[in-house]
Amino acid sequence: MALRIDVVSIFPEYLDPFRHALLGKAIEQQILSVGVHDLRQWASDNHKSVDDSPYGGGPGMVMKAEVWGAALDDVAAHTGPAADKHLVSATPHLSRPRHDALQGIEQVGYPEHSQADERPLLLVPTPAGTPFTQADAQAWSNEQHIVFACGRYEGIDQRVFEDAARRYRVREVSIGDYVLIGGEVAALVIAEAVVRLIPGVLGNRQSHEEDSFSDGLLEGPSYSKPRQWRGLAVPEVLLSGNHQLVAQWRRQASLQRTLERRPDLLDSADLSAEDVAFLQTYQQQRSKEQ
Ligand code: 6GU
Repeated sequence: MALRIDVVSIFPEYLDPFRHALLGKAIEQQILSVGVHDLRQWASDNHKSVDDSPYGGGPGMVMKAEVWGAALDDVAAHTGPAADKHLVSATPHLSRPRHDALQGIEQVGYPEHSQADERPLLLVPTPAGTPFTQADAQAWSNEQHIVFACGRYEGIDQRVFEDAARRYRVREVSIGDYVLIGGEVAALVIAEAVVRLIPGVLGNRQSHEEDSFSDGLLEGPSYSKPRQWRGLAVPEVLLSGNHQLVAQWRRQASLQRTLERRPDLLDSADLSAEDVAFLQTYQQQRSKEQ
């Protein structure tokens, strides 16, 4: 069961990275299919205008309801200018079958989303949205049809999303507390986070089970050969061959990094009594040193 992603934007060429690397490979393996649509195809006036001045005044322009409404109708139904559009991979790879890729991978969706609701998911990237998280990426990797509505300027007429809720499940999402010029790059960010979690896209399933955020903690540092490089040594324990000690060191490095960089994550992380004890000792040491 492949994922279909449609993206509507006034800068379709901005979405070209979809054709490269992992996303391109997923397209080639037919795990993913992508349609990128130029919003102006749905503009009806002679100037192909897609925006107008805001009611109530103020700076900037608002993207027009009529244009977006027509575009989202067609994209949901695969009709009109949205019919039969497919990006092809920029770099054809040999599609090697992976016997291990699909084994033992659990499908996790949102429990509140019943199987009967077949409306596609409409994602609207906006700094005013709810924060996009790894849990969203995990849930959305089980979707069949995701549509991104990429706005520019000061946003899209809000009635577009009220109306779209009749044919889509609508989510306005933000990728962080900063402002981008438009939603295109955010759509790429979200798509990449989602697609890499589809079984068969990443080679090694452990490699995403151990990701930062998968267990609510940041991932610690990693090292490879040579043992010594520019006077810097690899931590001795990693060369010991003692798997239990290595696992303990990695856990502690992960706890330590999370405490230093993202202490907010520790409130909701799943910590053992041993983890809590380690963090206490580490914090005491740190406060003595200061
Ligand atoms: Cl999702 N879109 C835009 N336009 N700006 C953003 C964003 C999204 N997330 C943070 N800033």
